[in-house]
Amino acid sequence: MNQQSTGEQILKLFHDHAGEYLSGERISRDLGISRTAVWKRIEQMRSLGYRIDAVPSRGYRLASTPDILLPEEIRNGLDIRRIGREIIFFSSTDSTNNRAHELALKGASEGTVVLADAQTAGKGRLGRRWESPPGVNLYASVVLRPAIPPHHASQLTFLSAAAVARSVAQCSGLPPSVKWPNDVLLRGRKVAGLLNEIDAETERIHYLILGIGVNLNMQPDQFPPDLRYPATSLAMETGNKMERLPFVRALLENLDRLYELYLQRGFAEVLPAWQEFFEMAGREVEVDCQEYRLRGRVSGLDDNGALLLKMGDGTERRVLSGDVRLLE
Ligand code: BT5
Repeated sequence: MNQQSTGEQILKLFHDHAGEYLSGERISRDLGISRTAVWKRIEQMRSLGYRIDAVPSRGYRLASTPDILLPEEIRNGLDIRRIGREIIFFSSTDSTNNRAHELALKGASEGTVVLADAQTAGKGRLGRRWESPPGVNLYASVVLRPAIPPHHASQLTFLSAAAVARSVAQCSGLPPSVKWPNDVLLRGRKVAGLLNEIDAETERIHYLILGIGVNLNMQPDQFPPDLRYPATSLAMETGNKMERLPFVRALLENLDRLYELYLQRGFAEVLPAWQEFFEMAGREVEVDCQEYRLRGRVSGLDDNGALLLKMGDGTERRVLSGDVRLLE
């Protein structure tokens, strides 16, 4: 932790003096550490992929930054009020949602973001697995503490799906769609999944974790063979590598904007941001609700985001959760 913060401090110095050489003496003075310690940190940063030029009479200069998700890189100039005030990065962890739970229980403030380069036990919904190889994707969990009752928690799923869809559109230039309630698709294939978890009592939420997985640079051979639904990545769809840093910055800013809107004006203002990407209205679908299946035509959403289905007999059913499959 300490090491990372010294590394972060050096990075901040480089950012504050972009393109300039900084002498080892200057860095050691500013950070209050020895010249040897500076040299060791510079070597560590190089091993992470930073290119740092060293000229004996002038010092060190940051020449290029690798595509890794270090908090200092993400926070540099980030335009947010809450989401991303605190960012914690793991090169590998079982699940960022698990880390976020632990931090929330210890009192982590609202807007704390946990990121990982890789997950060894990434979680999908209902005990499913989320494939999370290193170096290619985004795995993030955000701690929120909204003063809402537990039955409103699903509203935040729509909020995070809208934020992900906006970020995908901005960064790929392609038009994403959302699948009710929590997937983001590109050309009909799943590019992102959301897993929101809450800690609550009957009347109120203690905290909520928004878990977000986005396939940025994953390649076809990295997907599990038994996918429930066709999947893709931004790189597979655009044909170009997607830098992770600009994507995560766009995502945090979009989440932050929508969350401010939610807190100030309520869910009714946020739902339209999600509906912009919703292409299932009027389509014939099958919904797998675990114990039973429903087949009907999507007639819309209610104020809380429940799916409204027009059944064959003309009645309307309200579905709170389930897996939707398009039939036409
Ligand atoms: C989801 O579940 O879509 C929720 C995924 C949430 C992942 C994030 S990553 C950060 C945070 N930390 C976590 O531990 N989780 C969250 P579900 O709708 O149940 O979809 C899971 C199914 O998608 C699996 O059973 C596979 O069939 C398929 N799948 C697995 N990995 C995938 C991937 N990387 N991309 C697309 N589909 C995948």
